[in-house]
Amino acid sequence: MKRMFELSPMTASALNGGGKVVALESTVIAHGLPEPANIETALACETAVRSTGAVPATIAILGGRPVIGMTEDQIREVASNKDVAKVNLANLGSVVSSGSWGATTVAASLHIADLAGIKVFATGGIGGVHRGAGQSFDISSDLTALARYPLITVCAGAKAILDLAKTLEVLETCGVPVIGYGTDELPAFYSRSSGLKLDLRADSPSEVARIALNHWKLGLGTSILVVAPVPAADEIPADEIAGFIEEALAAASTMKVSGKAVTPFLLARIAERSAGRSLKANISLLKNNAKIAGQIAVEIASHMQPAGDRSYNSKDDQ
Ligand code: PSU
Ligand code: MN
Repeated sequence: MKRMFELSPMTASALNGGGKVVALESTVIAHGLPEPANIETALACETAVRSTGAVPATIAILGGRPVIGMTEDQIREVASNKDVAKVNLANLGSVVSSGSWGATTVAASLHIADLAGIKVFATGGIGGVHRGAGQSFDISSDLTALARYPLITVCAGAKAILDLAKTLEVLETCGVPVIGYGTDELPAFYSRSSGLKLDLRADSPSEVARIALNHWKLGLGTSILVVAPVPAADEIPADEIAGFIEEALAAASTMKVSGKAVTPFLLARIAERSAGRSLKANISLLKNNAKIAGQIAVEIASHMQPAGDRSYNSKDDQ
């Protein structure tokens, strides 16, 4: 059967050479950030990954074909084309069938990255349990994907528009370890602190790698979620951002925004009301996460067998 995805030559050679690859998503480019910040940030995240010695592989669906490792021109196209679907696990097959364009969420990016054997992925904030989920049942398929695919996912926590405590509960139910990166609490995306304590903490890429490798060697097949706080200079303290979030949630409810449109609507509204401060924090944390993911990918690759067999434990076990 013909392979269902396309690997860029750089990604393919990095995977064959031991796997120093960081997968990056594209929904944040097409639906999460305004132009031209989206293009600049996507390219800056790739640069941040390269600065660590790892290879960035941004993922999207181009004319029905999942591509891992987009060119700069392809990134520009996804960033500026208004006709790009937001792709999660439920519509990936249909977007491929119709030959259309799609930006991949955390969920779809994890799935496609796993098809290629990539072990590390970076994003801004994962999707999770929406506030009021008791009524709406709106829970992101990002959580399903984290429960299903064995990658290290680096993020700044779940997006602050969500119910963070419930999101943490579901992650635990799914068996996804949540590791504070240099912190003892769950970061809240725009803010460094949420008040929610974490059981697990790591202060270096090698500590993350050790936990991940043991997790997978034990046969546990989920993602490892590494949560890194937004850099201090760009954070918006929780009590300052809370008002903007409440206002955006109220507007979404009045305007009856639902389904996949909820997250992009809220992010855009908060950026507008905070006079761009939330945008600055979002860009800063995306670059920070990409860099940490690169450092972790370099560490993980040092434990893997080059070429062919990319099983995580083969080198250590010989
Ligand atoms: N993080 C950001 N901006 C975003 C997203 C994450 O900083 O736009 C995207 C991610 O692609 C994530 C998606 O997977 O939002 C979640 O959407 P939903 O809640 O509809 O599942
Ligand atoms: Mn949703």
